Amino acid sequence: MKLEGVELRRVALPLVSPFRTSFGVEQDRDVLLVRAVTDGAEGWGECVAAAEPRYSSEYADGAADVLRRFLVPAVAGAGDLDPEAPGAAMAFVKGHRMAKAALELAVLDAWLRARDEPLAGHLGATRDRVPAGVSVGIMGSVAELLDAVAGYLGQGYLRIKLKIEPGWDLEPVAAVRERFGDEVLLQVDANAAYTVADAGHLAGLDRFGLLLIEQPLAEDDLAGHAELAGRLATPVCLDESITSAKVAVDAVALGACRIVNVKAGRVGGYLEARRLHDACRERGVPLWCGGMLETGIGRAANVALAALPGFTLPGDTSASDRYYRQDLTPPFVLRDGHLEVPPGPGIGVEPVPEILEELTTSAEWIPA
Ligand code: NPG
Repeated sequence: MKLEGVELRRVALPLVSPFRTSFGVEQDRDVLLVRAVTDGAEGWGECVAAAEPRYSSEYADGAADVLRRFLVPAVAGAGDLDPEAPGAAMAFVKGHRMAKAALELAVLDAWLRARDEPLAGHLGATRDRVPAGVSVGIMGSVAELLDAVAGYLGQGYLRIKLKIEPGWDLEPVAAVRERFGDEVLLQVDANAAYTVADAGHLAGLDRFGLLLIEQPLAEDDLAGHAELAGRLATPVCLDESITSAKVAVDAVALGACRIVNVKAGRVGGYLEARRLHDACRERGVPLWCGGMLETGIGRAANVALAALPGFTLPGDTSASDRYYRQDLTPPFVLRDGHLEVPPGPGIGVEPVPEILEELTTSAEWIPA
């Protein structure tokens, strides 16, 4: 299979409500989509880099630039493509994992469609639906938060994740526990907002029986996470710090985390995410699938990944209507607290042409 060209397409989707984290507020998602056209079939990928480099160093315009100038030409020059070929061809470029992941997925989707094979099966999925959790942003008041959580629990979400930051941590968690009880699967995510000096304060979360605390400290602070983990009963989970399967294995060995959030974009692609899965599963490390406010394109691939057997905790794989009034693809719907893994070939979904046109802000064709 040969690459004939790649389309980089930007789409803008308003979020149903602003999503606030310790690193900023998202009102709209400015998404970079990658469409790979090959002599066999076409495939789609979604780049999870946000418009601004607040969560990580990558951002959408930077991803488009590195794709245009380096990654697409490298994959186009690789000749006959199989699933591993794009990763090998792009390896000379340092970093830019989210951009690489998007192009790798688009090519993989095309390759799988040409073979009539679903992504989930290719990755080694063992389930046809995945349990859905929901990530709840920082709110203006505890009352507002309780209303939001009540709404999500009412819809059937099986796990709640609360975003926290200094000044919004013990009180909202206590309020959610008090109102909804100890049975609710509950976890928190700090997005690197604390330092080791906050260990005593964060130990105050131990009394709430949380599943985990996610990324309390800076991305590059594995030693700090190991120290903190020794001072908390709540298991530490890492997100931003985990940039590859090797880093995940090292982080666990160092005692920096006991649980790993898997995001294919953050580790450079779904194939590296599968390697991470295999290594962690072998070591008995629980995994769950993170989310980056994906449209149906990225969500489809995430749901396929989350159906692998090592994903033993519910992920940030919510239904389309948690994010968007109008998704790019037919919407993912919550059924009995689960999302169905698309059964079709490749990622199993495609953008609805009229919706895609309506939401597109720019498109650029890069011939191979
Ligand atoms: O459900 O897709 C989702 C959002 C889950 O909280 C979530 N994502 O820090 O993991 C995160 C956060 C995020 C969102 C990060 C957007 C980066 C961009």
